[in-house]
Amino acid sequence: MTKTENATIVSGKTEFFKGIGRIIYEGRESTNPLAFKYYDEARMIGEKSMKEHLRFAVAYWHTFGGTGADPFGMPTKFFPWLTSNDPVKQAKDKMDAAFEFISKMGIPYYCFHDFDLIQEGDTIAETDKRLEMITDYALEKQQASGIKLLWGTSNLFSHPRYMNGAATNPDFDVVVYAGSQVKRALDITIKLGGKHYVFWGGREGYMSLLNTNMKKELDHMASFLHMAKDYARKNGFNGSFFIEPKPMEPSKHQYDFDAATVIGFLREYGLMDDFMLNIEVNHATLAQHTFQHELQVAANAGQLGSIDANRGDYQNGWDTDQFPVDVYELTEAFLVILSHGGLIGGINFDAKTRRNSTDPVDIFYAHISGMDAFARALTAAYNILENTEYSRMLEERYSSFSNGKGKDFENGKLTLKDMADLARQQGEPVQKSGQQELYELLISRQI
Ligand code: XLS
Ligand code: NI
Ligand code: NI
Repeated sequence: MTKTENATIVSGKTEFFKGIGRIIYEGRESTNPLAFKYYDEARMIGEKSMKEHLRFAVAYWHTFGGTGADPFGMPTKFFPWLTSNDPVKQAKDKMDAAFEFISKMGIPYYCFHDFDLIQEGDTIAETDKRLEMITDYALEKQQASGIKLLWGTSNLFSHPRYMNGAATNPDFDVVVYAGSQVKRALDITIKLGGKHYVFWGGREGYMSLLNTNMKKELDHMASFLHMAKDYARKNGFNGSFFIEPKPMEPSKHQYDFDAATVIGFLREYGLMDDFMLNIEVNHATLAQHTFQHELQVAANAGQLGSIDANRGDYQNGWDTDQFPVDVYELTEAFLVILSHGGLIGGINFDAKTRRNSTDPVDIFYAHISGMDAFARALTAAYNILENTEYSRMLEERYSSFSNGKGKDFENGKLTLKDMADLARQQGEPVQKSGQQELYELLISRQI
């Protein structure tokens, strides 16, 4: 990395990640931890480059705002871009650090909540002013770096006013406030050319049914989403809206429990055309599902949108948001994704380094490791689909429905009486192995 190359990356006054240049692909044999071994952005996997298949995004909140504070302890990460007490200066420093990091990583996208960009002001007017200023700054940075906004969203869960929910709050005054916030978040997403917009219902749910009218709250959530969608469409937004399911935390019962629940909700309230799903790995596991199960449920309904990449912990039952490392699990996920034509959105690292990973360089290791894991999974899944018996085996397993009476059954042409007659003619079915281990072997061989 020469001085001039770095100068184009470090657009702010300060270089926050000193001594680290552009992270490049060095191949499998490299021992440099600050290099990609598998993620080779230009490499073609079928018709598309790795970069295009994966469309990685950095999550502004965890990566630049996460301080390591937890319910038991104070912040552990004293990042230089968070030190100013002036909210405007702090927001600009944070953005300089963000664009420096994202550029050095060669990641094409980022994602934010409104108040990741800058602290909320004391009045709506002050907040408007702050967000106007910082998004002007973001626009300059985006244009200079080529980095794009994958999606924007609104933080409707941190402020005390939302303790009983935002769109599902029992008090109309709070719902109104949430509406004004989403309008502004949509405005800035559109201003920054955001491809999509996410709704994660942080406190859209309840703690106790005793004080909750669930039906009313769900109706309100639907009206709210319709309003948001109508407003955005009228103002030229043509991306997708994504709902991000999560079963619990912070509410005990979250309305967007899992993919199946969300799809049922979207269908019931006529939102299927505009809303798709943003599936997060750790949320899937909290709902007692695998990640690939949730992807498949979304794909079945034609609603497979985007991914929040992370992983949970096998022993702890909460949203630990660790960086993904499990190539086997990700390969299973990519079998689903590739079989359904890829993602509309991309892969946002909704993940944080551990509380005791306190060096700025740890953020690099985390993303490099996650991107390499995804690159391996993409390649393995592609090879499994293209160069192994996998697809044929799966098709073969259902071949008894391809013609004859099986086909008639699929087409709804048989009655239950027909089934009884057929069973009598055929007798006991011949036993057929499910061959799970053979399928597993196809994956182990590719990774
Ligand atoms: C929290 C969610 C959140 C959303 C964006 O668990 O994952 O980070 O992705 O609001
Ligand atoms: Ni998320
Ligand atoms: Ni999460």
